[in-house]
Amino acid sequence: MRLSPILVAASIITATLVSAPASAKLQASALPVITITATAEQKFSPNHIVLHLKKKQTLHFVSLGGVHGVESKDLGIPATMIQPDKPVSVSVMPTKLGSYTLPCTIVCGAGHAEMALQIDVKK
Ligand SMILES: [Cu+2]
Repeated sequence: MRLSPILVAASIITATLVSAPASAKLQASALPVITITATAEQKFSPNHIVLHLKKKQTLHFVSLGGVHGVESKDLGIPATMIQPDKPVSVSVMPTKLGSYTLPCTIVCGAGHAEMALQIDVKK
């Protein structure tokens, strides 16, 4: 996946503002943080990301409206609530190649049934 330098910089700045010391340490050697926004229209933006096998990566979730959630047992992402004004970061290190669909886990509105984040794990 190609990220614009501006997006990457914004992601890093956002993550730095909320990061705990442990995640700050992680970032030093990790890939750029990927920020995923849950919109007020019940969509993840972006709704499709790529992670790399056995590479630790931080996903930073933000809600612009409503309460949403993600979880993936396959990817080791714990049940995570995404609330307005409470950005949350999750560290993930995929161990299996594949394509994973993470439906929103919290009933959030009219678009909830279609709200999903797709994560492709590549080499
Ligand atoms: Cu939902």
